[in-house]
Amino acid sequence: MSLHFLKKITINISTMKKYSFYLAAILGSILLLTGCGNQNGKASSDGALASNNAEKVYVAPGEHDEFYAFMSGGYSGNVTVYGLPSGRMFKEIPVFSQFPTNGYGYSEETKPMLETSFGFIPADDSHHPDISQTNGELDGRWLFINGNNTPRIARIDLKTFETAEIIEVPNSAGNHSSSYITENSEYVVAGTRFSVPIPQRDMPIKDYKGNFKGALSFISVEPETGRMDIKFQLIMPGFNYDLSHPGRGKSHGWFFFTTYNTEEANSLLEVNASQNDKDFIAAVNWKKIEEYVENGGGTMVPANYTHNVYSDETHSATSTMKKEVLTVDPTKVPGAIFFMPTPKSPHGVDVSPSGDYIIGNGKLSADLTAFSFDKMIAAIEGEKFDGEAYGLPILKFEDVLGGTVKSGGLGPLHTEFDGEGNAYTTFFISSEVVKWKLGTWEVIDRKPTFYSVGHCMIPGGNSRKPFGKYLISLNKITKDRYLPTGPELEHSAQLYDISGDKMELIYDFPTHGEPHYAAAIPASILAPKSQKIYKLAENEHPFATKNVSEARIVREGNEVHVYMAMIRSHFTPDNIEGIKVGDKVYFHITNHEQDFDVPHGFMMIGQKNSGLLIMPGQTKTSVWEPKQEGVWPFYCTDFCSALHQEMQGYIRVSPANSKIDLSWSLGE
Ligand code: K7E
Ligand code: CUA
Repeated sequence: MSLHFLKKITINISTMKKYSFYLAAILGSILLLTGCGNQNGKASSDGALASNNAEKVYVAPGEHDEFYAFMSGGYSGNVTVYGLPSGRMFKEIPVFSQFPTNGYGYSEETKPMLETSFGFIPADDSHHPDISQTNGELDGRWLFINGNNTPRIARIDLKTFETAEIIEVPNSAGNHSSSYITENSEYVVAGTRFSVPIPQRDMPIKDYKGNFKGALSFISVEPETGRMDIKFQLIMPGFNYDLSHPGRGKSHGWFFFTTYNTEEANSLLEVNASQNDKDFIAAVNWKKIEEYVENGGGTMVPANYTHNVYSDETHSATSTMKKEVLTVDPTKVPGAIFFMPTPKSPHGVDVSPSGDYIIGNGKLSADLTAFSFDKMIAAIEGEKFDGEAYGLPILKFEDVLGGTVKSGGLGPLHTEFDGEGNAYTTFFISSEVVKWKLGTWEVIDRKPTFYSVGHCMIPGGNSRKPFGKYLISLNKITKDRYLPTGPELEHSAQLYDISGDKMELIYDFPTHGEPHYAAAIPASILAPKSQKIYKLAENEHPFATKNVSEARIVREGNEVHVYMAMIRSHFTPDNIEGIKVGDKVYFHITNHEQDFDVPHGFMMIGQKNSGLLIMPGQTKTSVWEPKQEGVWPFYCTDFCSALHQEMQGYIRVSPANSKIDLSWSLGE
């Protein structure tokens, strides 16, 4: 099948690159020269910010922020939680990466969370958090985020702010067009960035074209529990699937994916994947495919992927290897998938709050393309196609075009919406956010970002009901924004007040890892539901010590299980004898506190995994393998009371052949 209508790109890529560099450099120096005092058109004597702007971000001591912002951690593999407008960081939520701060991925209970078909994976790259929705509005129950490298989707419980579930995505590679959620949280969608052989097999890379495929996975979310399951995988042509967004309102039932590399190049993509004047946005009618699979359509194929679930009752995760997945050949479901030609190497695809417009941002374009959902439906119903790609109909660009934003910027990436009929698009190359109007396509305002913005985010900006008060830009380059910290700098977020006609830059703050996308929600929705403790009485951990009288030590060969309790300010037991060199000692530690914010920590000398941080009512387990005889201390790592330094104990380790019996004590 040929993509006959596609024309050669006219811009010479390397020239464009150079131009971009110069432009960025020139813009950068202009901005440095003019300083940020002119952000509001005010005299530079106002300094960096007008004083009323300072007040806008000032959250007085003891006061709370208006929004929670969840930032993807990029190569940290985690999620960080910030307050807006203050920019204060509240928490790092470990998701795909081991986290020694609290023992996630090190404790016996949480190790299964990081199991995959590739084995135990200690890190990943997370890009796109999305908050669960009901009727197209944020409901604040769960946060989903993608593991980009070893394809996975995680669900974070927003009552506990802990990762509750991770499902691996088979047949996928570079899980980038993920994790976006439909308007009733029916599906969280995970699209592959790299096309690969499906099923994976040994074959020459040069035979990519026509043979590699791209899997778009629709993962169902159980409405009550949030439990994820791969409902079906669409096996698409071998393009790169970059980003995606759900239809909403009138376009609910559809999902939109950007593609690039419709050339199906497999080398030097910066040139070879930029040949076509247009790539595609794939419009997927998932309701139609859902119907097809519910009527028995699709092919169940063998696969290996893990499904890891954490239980708040047992305080433990289990990892299950799933063995098959339902695949759908899109050509078997006529009327479900259409390609909309989109200029030039599109990155983001974003859907307006009403669901009327689908915005395609071509990285090598200055203009933004807004597709009209109504026109798309009309073109489909009129069967007005412009050829096909691998049997999937291509719509005529002119038929589906809703409007073009002559942005004047360079390198558009992502668009968010304020709920007032305005859209905000980030431009990586020209380092700016451009505000424009849906429907009239006129540019209303533009403000520089410092520097090289990726995504921007408006609380609820990916829903039917955005809270259009603030926008943050998530910038790639930090340079001179803060004090230098050697060659490695944190990335930078900038906060804009968008409540008026013109955007006002009011604050910036460093962010951990590389935030790509972020998601924010009013604190009034989440804060009241935030869990304070785990109830000890409901602790079903098989190794819990729910009553201090149950504290004990059990030897099974060279495995020793220590059932330990902790409360301010001692461990029960605190002296243990009869451990031998070569033993494997499991400390199962239960925190008996039932007060908010009284964790205890645990570290043991020579422990090779990490410490533990144990929440009230929770049990966690750490393994220690003593290698040397002696008397070795352990202690609480969290300054929990005035007598925290007294919260300690000793373990006597005897030679492997010693006859000393196991014994333990407290207060003797
Ligand atoms: Cu544009 Cu991974 Cu969403 Cu980063 S992606 S910027
Ligand atoms: Cu418990 Cu310090």
